[in-house]
Amino acid sequence: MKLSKVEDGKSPSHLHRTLALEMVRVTERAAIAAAEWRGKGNEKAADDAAVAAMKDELDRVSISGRIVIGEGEEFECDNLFIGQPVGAGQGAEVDIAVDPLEGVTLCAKNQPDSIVVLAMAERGGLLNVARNVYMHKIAIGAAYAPETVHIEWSATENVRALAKAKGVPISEITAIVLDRPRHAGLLEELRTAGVSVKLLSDGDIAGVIHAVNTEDTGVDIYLGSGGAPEGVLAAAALRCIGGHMQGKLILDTPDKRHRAREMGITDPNRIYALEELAAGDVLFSATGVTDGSLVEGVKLRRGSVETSTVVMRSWSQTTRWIRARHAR
Ligand code: VTB
Ligand code: MG
Ligand code: MG
Repeated sequence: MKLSKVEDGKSPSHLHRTLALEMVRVTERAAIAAAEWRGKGNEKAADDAAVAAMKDELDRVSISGRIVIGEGEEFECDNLFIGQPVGAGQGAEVDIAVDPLEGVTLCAKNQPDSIVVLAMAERGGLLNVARNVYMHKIAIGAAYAPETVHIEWSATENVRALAKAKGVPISEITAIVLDRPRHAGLLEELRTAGVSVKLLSDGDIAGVIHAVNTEDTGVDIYLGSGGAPEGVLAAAALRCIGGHMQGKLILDTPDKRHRAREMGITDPNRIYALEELAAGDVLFSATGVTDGSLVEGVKLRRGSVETSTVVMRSWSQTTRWIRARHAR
């Protein structure tokens, strides 16, 4: 069998492939740190532990990195704030988006699906969004034409079009949606259409990924709104594994619109295609904190700690699942 893409050293600009393994180290470290706080009911302590470990490990990597999606603004957090330089320097100039503990509540309650997430791109590759901004998102698998669904259509129109493209009745379509009061109308519409809905309590990065991995998950479409940072991180993953996604920022206050303008967003109503959320060569790494549907959680063993990570690279379209045993 021939591989479609093999590193030849001659192809145009892309992130160096060794960075993929470096990012695995970063998300592993943060996951191990957060795992100590599983089930302790202390979201802040869990988040802080993940942030500190992630920053520390990032600073060991030979990159000139810059956080473009982080924990918040410089004045509101000590580490991994938007604009913070990271890395040991003397390396590629890269942009980094992080969610050091996606699903903090899940971690604090020791429930499934809390993960550490990081994406990296060449300078300017990731849409810059503030931590407090939400995004309307829609995602479907690569088996469909991208124009099968549209973020501006109603949920009914989208699931109808999807069912037609798939050649099944609407009752055989499964949508994944964050379980939030703001989605009451959407849920009602999906129920009326007869769609099976998988409700997520948290964690819509994994939710979007599940929507494109239909064969493994049985999920056909992601619908609804969630964090904008999580939207860009999910887009980075989709650039590596395939699938279609559109995003639209919810800039519903003058403050958010102002901050977005500062970050280069001139049209607040723009609909972003996948390649506009995450452009060029991107890497994505996620390590499980609690056991989950994407990766397993951190396992504490006598004398060692085991981590499970999924790491992806868009240039080569490679996905690796890395189980690592660390001494402790
Ligand atoms: C999502 C999800 C997160 O927040 O983006 C969601 O991925 C956004 O909605 O895990 P809410 O602010 O209403 O929760 C989380 O659930 C928590 O950060
Ligand atoms: Mg977070
Ligand atoms: Mg999050």
